Amino acid sequence: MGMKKEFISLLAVVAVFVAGGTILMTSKILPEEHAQDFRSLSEISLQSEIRVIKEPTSDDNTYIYAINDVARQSLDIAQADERVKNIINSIRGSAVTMAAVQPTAFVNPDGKVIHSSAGQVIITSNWQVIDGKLYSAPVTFDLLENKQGEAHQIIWNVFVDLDKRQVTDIFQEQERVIRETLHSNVVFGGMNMYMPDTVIADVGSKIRWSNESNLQHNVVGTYKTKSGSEVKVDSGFFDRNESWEYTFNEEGVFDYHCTIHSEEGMKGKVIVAS
Ligand SMILES: [Cu+2]
Repeated sequence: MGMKKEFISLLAVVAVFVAGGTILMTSKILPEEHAQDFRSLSEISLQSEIRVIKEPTSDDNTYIYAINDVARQSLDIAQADERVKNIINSIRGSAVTMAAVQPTAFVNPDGKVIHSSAGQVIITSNWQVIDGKLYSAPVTFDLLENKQGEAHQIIWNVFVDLDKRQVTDIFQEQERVIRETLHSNVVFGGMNMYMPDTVIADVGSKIRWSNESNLQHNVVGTYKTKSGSEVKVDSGFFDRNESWEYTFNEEGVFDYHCTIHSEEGMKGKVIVAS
């Protein structure tokens, strides 16, 4: 758990910058400009402590987190909104990620937390289809060989006014789809998704992550083995047409994500079985 927190903190810092850019493009105002008493970075410290609100379970594949306690308020406001409730109802059964990525909160030297009123929650629905059927229960790589895989993703950006405690705008992005012919021991990365997202591999398998998109991605996570070790794995970033390999020599589970696209649910799992 300690290790996981470390990864999430890194992701939080990245998410702050990604989301900050989004707000900047949308409103042309940096969230920091709303904050009172904002002077310079030398006088304040950035507060980005991830709050995990819900972990995925076998019954409900929903992951909810906030980058800090202020951003967490955005989640409560968003989840009370009728339009957001309709979105959540419409994506039930898919892998849902709700990430409260704004506002950034700062702590000034006297300990006072300052932030803007502009909150943002990113809701992402991810689902995969293999040979025309919804892929929800993981199977072995052997069963996926030469089958047609599709990974789908829809993202909603929900903007929240923390002072008025209401949703101000919801922007739905165009659905993203990647299609690939699947191969044994290959995970495709593209359009902020991994495919297959969850898969069973034999002990001793060397698995290759292949980047098919124009963006950089990485594979970061913890390989928990049957013998009780927790191996921290970090591929580093790799570009389009590059790949990265890792050999799994023991039964266990490898949960991983891409640190820059985690708020869009770019995550995966390899179950290593004999
Ligand atoms: Cu990525």
